[in-house]
This record gives sequence, C-alpha cells and structure tokens, in this order.
Amino acid sequence: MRLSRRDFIWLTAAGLVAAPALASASITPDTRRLKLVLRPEQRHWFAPLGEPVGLWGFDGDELRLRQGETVDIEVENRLPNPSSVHWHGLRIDNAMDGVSGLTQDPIPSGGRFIYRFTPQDAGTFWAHSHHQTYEQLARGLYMPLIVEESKPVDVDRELTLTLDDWRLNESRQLDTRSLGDMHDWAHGGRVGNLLTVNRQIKPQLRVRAGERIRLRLLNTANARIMLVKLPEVPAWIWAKDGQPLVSPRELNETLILAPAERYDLVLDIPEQATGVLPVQLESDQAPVDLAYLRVDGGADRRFSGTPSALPANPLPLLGDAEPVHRVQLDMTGGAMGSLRQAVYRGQTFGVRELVKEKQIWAFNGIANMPEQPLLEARSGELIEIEMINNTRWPHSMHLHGHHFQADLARYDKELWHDTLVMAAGERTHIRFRADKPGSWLLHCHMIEHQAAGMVSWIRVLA
Ligand SMILES: [Cu+2]
Repeated sequence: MRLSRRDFIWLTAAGLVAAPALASASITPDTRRLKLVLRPEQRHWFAPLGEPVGLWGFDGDELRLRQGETVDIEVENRLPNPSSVHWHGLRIDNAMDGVSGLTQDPIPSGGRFIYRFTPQDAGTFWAHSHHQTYEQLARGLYMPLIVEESKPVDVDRELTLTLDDWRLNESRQLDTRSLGDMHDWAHGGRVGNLLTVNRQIKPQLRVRAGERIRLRLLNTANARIMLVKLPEVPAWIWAKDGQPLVSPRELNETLILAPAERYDLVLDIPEQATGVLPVQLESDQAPVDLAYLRVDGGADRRFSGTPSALPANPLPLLGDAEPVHRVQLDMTGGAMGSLRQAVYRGQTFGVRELVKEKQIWAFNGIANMPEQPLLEARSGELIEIEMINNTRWPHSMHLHGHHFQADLARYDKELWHDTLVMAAGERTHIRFRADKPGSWLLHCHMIEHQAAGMVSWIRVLA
C-alpha cells in the first residue's frame, strides 16, 4: 500500500436512440431537468510544450443536486463506446442505479438515457461509468456529485478535492495498451504514475486565514489507496461516504482514502497562516504534495472548537435486533493467493483455465457474477455479512444502494460506509437494513479486481 518514489515519474456516431420510457411517466412541475454529456476531453497537463492528454469525461466539474428534489438527468453518450452512469452512494430506485447488464442496457454510442431519482441523503457522492468500468474509470469517466442539505451548512468556504491516479505512457498520453493487463488484475490493480486533484496537477485553492472550511475528499482512482495528510491544518472528520458522524472526530493521523471512499472534513485555517498549506500523500519516503491551500488574506474567525454534527440523513437504522440474514463472504484469489479452482459462469475451472478467462479472484468460490444472489432479503430486514479477506491484498468493498456499519477496530462504530477498505487478512461484519427492492451489487472497487472476479449481488424483495 505504500507509495514508492518511482511511482511518480512526472510529479515534479451512430443515430440517436430514443430514450426508454420511464416506469413512472408523469413529470411533476417541481422535477428539475438536467443534461449531462459523456464526451472526450483534453487536458493540457504538460503545456506549453507537451501535447494535450486525451481523456473521457462528463461536461462539467461537479454535479450539485438538492436533498429531496427529484431530478430528470438526460445523459447523452458522445463517446465511441457504450456506457452507463452509476450514482455512487445514492440510495435510489434500483432501475436508476446505472449498472450495465444488471439494472439497464448500456447507453449506446450516440444514445441517451434519462435517469430520474430523488436523492434522500445530503452529502458527498460521485457519478461514474458502470460499463467496462476498469477502462472507463481509467479514462476519467466520472464526476463528483454533491447533494446539498436542504438548509445550508454554515461554513466560510466549501472545497472539493477529487484525487485521481493516471497511468501515462512514454508519449505522455493515457496508457491504453495496458488496459486489461493481467499482472495488474492479479495484483493491486492499475496503479498510475501521475496524480491529479480536480484533474489538475498540484492545483492551488484559495482560502483565508481564520476560515472554517468544509473539505470534500474523494478518491476516484482505479486502484490506488491514498494516504492523505494536512500537516498544518487542524481537521475533524465530519462525514464518511456521505453520512454524517454523530460526533465529529478530530483527525490527528493520516487519512486512509481507498478507491471510491469519500470523507467530509472540517478544516480550521490557522489565523496566523500565510503562504501555501500543502495537502500531501504519505509515501515510503518524503510526503508528496498533491495540492495547496493558498492563504490569501485573513478573515475574522467566526468558528472555533469542535464543529457540531451535520444533520443526519434518513437512513434505515439498525436497532438491537438479531439479523434476519447472516452470510459469509469468503474473498480469495490474486497473486500469492491460494485459489486452486473456482466456478465461473456455472462451470468449475482450475486456476490455469481461470487465468485464460481473465478470472483470478472469487467470492465464496465463485469468480464474477453468480447466477444466484449472495442472499435474498425482504425490504426492511436486517442483514449481516461477515467479510473475510483471505487474500494478500487490500480490497475496497462497495455495496450498492445501501449504507452499512462495520466492526473493524480502526473505524468508529458509528461510521456509515458504502465503501470499506479491508487490509490483507482482515475480517469484518457489516450490518445494514435491506431497503429498496431490486438487484444490488457488492464488489471490490479496486476495479480491476471486480473485472477479474470480485463481484456478487444481493436481491431485495418488496
Ligand atoms: Cu480488491
């Protein structure tokens, strides 16, 4: 998980398809209509001498929605490949979850799809492709998604830092030849050689001395776990994966931000601060600067001491009852693992055949999507999954459509997660209440691991 200095070599048309009919066809007057375009983009990372770098992305820096406000989002796909959009962390109707092949067909090149949903929870989320995800995430097909509280939160400033890790080739273009590389898939996933924040190299974000700031941190990398430090700024953890903590916790250590995880922090910029305050990644040698907060003048300090909690979201609570369902998820495979055989597409294969099929990880002895769900529950039932990481690698486990609590010791028990990083050999129980009916994925978000087998699903009945 540690970064090595060598990892950072550059640090110094088809016709339109009609939109499918929506199940609930009526558009009420208070539905907000938005349009998002998926399209190629160019980043001038090495200007003025270098060529622009070709990526894929959404037409916008950040999507802002309002808690409780229904939106119709027309997504137009102007990419050469099919795609779909998953609203990571939002608890919305299953048909809008954006998982190609499970909840919808992919949106063809030149096609459109209308997503309609009502965000229940305020917080920090993200939208990203859920089709050929290992390739489309590596190309940059994502954007931060902020759901604003119905009553504005009182801070002096709000900043979003979206951390990403790109793999470029010797011509300083995206290394597309190594997409699908089996060595990456069997090890820690696709790790890059260029780090960006908000798709920029070492950006400077303006702040004032004495301000209280809401900082939203997202890791959108395919596979890199980011160890984030703000050495010169007092900070508290305010929310994890969009869900507020009951009591904000002072952050004295390095923050472990695994792929797809998000944290909302409160920062109090010291009144005597001047110049630039670094946001750093811990590495095996000196820390690497990712971005800077540039102190531009001072503000009267309005806030001090531990911040009060953000308003809670309407999550289905766990209570004290015994779970209705208890299942195990035995995670195996990968390099240096003990996987000898696994079921793939209903057939048992030895490891040699599995490698030919590019499947090298398994949940409960099954590589990739099983025909039958890991469990079937009714809406409202309490579920406990014991996840056992029987591999030599960390994994960033993501459950769709639900937030859960985990009994891992390094986390507060009160933290809610939609994504949870597990170290090699680690075991945890996660608990959640089945919510909306439908088929919900449970997969590793070190996304090469998902492609190579680490994916299952649960079925929730009405
Ligand atoms: Cu994994």
